[in-house]
Amino acid sequence: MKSYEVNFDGLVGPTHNYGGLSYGNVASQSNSQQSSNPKEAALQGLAKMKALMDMGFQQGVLAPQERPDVAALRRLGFSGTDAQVIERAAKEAMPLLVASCSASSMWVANAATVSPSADTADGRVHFTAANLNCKYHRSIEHPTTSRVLGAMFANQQHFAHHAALPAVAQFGDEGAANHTRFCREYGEAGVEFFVFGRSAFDNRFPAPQKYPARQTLEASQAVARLHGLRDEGVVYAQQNPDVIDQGVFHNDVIAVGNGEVLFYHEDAFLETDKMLAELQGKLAKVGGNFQSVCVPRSAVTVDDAVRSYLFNSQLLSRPDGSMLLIVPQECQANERVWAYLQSLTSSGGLIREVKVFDLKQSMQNGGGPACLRLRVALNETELAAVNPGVIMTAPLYGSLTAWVEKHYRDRLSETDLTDPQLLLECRTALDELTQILKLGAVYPFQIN
Ligand code: SUG
Repeated sequence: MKSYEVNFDGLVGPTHNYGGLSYGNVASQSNSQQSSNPKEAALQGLAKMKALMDMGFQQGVLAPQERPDVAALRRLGFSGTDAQVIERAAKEAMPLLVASCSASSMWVANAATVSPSADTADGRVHFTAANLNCKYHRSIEHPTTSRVLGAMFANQQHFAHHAALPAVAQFGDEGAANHTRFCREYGEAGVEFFVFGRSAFDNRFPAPQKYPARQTLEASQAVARLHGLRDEGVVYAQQNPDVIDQGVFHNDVIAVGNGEVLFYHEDAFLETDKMLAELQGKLAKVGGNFQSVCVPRSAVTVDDAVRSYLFNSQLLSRPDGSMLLIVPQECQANERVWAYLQSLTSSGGLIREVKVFDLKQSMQNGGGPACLRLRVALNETELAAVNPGVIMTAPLYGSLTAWVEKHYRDRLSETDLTDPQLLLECRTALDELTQILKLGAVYPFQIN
């Protein structure tokens, strides 16, 4: 049976703004308070989805969330009408209003961890929504994420959904941003690679000194258990704490894998040789031939990687078995990174082509091409069981573009977030979106 890697991209929400909310994420911190352009952000994301679809890849779309999250503000003690809640939060606790307005659900690599059916004990595709509890503005995403994923992958015969892990730092879980899967074919059993930043219960693992390590070993292990993965099909590795302290807040900022290939920076991991040997050995047991491409620090520094998002690229398999790398334009702007990419594609290796995309609006908050997509490996039968409303087609691209043009502002600054009209605009837009994507009622304003 045919199988595919389907990329579900997060649609940027109407409140996309630069709130400076993510300590440890260099771009988020350095662009704090700049005004944003939500319309441009959404159109840039849609252009990437359309381009991948046109290249013949399976592409889907994941809906944004209701923001400002008035219900979250109510849980923090703000009361009255929705407009009064916003007004009071603006007056008394602006940082909380900013957090409740974040469009951060666009980075759907953090929405969930997904295990394909070929890896799981019950033969279903498993999803665990990420609790994202390192940052308040992200910790409020998972209830709606679960509802949206449930509406997209609604068939219980093929899809199993798990609630987010307990909402404490010891089970900090950032979803697929710290998870990669290696396999020969997407429909065959593979090796799931979980990368953690620290251990919550075992102090033998070093932790970063400056910035938080968002993913714990214990969270990764819990996800592997929930999904029914075999020990032989799992490898755990620790991210190098020094690179977290240099702004590598997720592993997908310093490594990306696809098929049998891991593309990574020399400084990405601890105990790299042991990890590579384990990946090689376990993949061989399921018939795969593990390959790695290490980018040396002499060619690209960690700082170059963080600024250019070289590794936050999408590594895609083409029908002839070669691979294509989708990179943000910041890679082209960095001389060393661009020179490295030229040498990589001309070296005769598996990665033959690089395609550049303008994702500046998202990049300025630390979200590159890979952050914007959630990969779901599906066989033909499972793909047919996905809600067809969320699969990208030329007409859907047309409808979503028109929808963005109609509802989105082209400028948003911090003071605009205090405008209660923004909530109404967002709800009107999302109500229409759930009809376009055939999701049913998934947002708090639709179900309460
Ligand atoms: O969690 N930025 C996101 C970026 C997530 C990128 N995702 C992956 N690497 N997979 C984060 O730090 C910034 C929001 C702000 O500052 O307004 C933010 O949440």
